[in-house]
Amino acid sequence: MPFAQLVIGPPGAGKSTYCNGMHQFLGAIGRQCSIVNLDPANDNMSYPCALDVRDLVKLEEIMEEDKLGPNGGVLYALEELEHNFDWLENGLKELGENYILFDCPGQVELFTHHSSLRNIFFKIQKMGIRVSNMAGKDKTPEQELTTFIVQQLVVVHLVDSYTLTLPSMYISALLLSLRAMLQLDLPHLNVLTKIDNLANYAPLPFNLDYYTEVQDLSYLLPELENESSRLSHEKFGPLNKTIIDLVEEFGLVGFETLAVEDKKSMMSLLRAIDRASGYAFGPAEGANDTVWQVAVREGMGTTDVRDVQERWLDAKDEYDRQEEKDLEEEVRIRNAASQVETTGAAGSDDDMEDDDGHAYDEELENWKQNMPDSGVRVQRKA
Ligand SMILES: Nc1nc2c(ncn2[C@@H]2O[C@H](COP(=O)(O)OP(=O)(O)O)[C@@H](O)[C@H]2O)c(=O)[nH]1
Ligand SMILES: [Mg+2]
Repeated sequence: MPFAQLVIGPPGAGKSTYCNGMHQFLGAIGRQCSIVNLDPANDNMSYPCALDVRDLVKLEEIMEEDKLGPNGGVLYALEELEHNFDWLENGLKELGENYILFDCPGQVELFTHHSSLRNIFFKIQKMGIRVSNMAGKDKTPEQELTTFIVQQLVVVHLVDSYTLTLPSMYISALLLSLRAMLQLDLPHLNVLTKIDNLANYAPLPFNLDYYTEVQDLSYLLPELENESSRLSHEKFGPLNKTIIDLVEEFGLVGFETLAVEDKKSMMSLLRAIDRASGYAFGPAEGANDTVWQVAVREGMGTTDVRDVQERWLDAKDEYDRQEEKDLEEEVRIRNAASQVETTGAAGSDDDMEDDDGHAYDEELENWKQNMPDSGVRVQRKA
């Protein structure tokens, strides 16, 4: 397990859905991946779980036995896990060198001030792996030199993009993200999830890049005051200003975006995560590449937030229609290819198709041309 993502975020932010989606995406690009569930309340998993903390502790049993509520129960369960780290360590060793996704619990206390989750992450990081420099050679153990590689962990902190719809929620998301970054002290990416849902809410007063790049927060002050009569009270003015100054002084928080069902969005996020973890493409990704493997490796997946704005807010319906058309076209090409294959008439255009009769080069070319790269810079509305 040389590389892993620690997926955190408040309940409902989309952690388990993301783990499922990322597991499928990594599988599609040929990266061996396993999911480890660290959420003792997660009793309905939609993904194949390689190691489940519920085999060690179950939230409902703790609540029953120790007369705790759901929040206290999760904290207690994580303390149990910390004190029984051997169980996790042995389980992780079984997973060999797979890329790991940790689906973490959502109680914010765990990544704002409670120490167990942080201690568990540090222990995982220290586990590392030993790599022999003499594999396969006839040497005694004394002669054998080993290099210790520290585990490369990246915290992926998911926040529902619904928080953008109210200035006070956005500020609290900034504070939460900042606190998690300081508390966990690991390479860290904050991600606004469900970006495909944003168009369903009232229009935002600023463009998406304002929120993802955490631009001049003083613009938010009047918006905050307009939000509710309580926030416009004279006492709140200086408090709001102080909080905003605090976030700006650290200058640490920024956001990636994610629509979990959109491959381009997943690819763009994976590239950001790979940059943060220093992931080097291994031999598992090489021969028989699919279009998505090529695209991830060649860096074609980097998406600008202004393109995300155009795709999911400004021209969502047009893009949805176009994608539907592209999909129909892809299905048509696949069907035509498989028909050619079954009638044995294949071979007229070998270099355009792989063994499955799939027109990868053509698909790659189409895809490159359809990459959202309009060059239009959307102006801030307010
Ligand atoms: N529209 C949309 N819904 C999502 C996305 N990601 C997650 N969801 C939904 O958000 C809800 C909560 O997701 P879940 O993964 O259970 O959140 P968790 O509590 O953080 O593990 C589910 O109903 C998901 O279907 C997304 O990218 N787009
Ligand atoms: Mg979950």
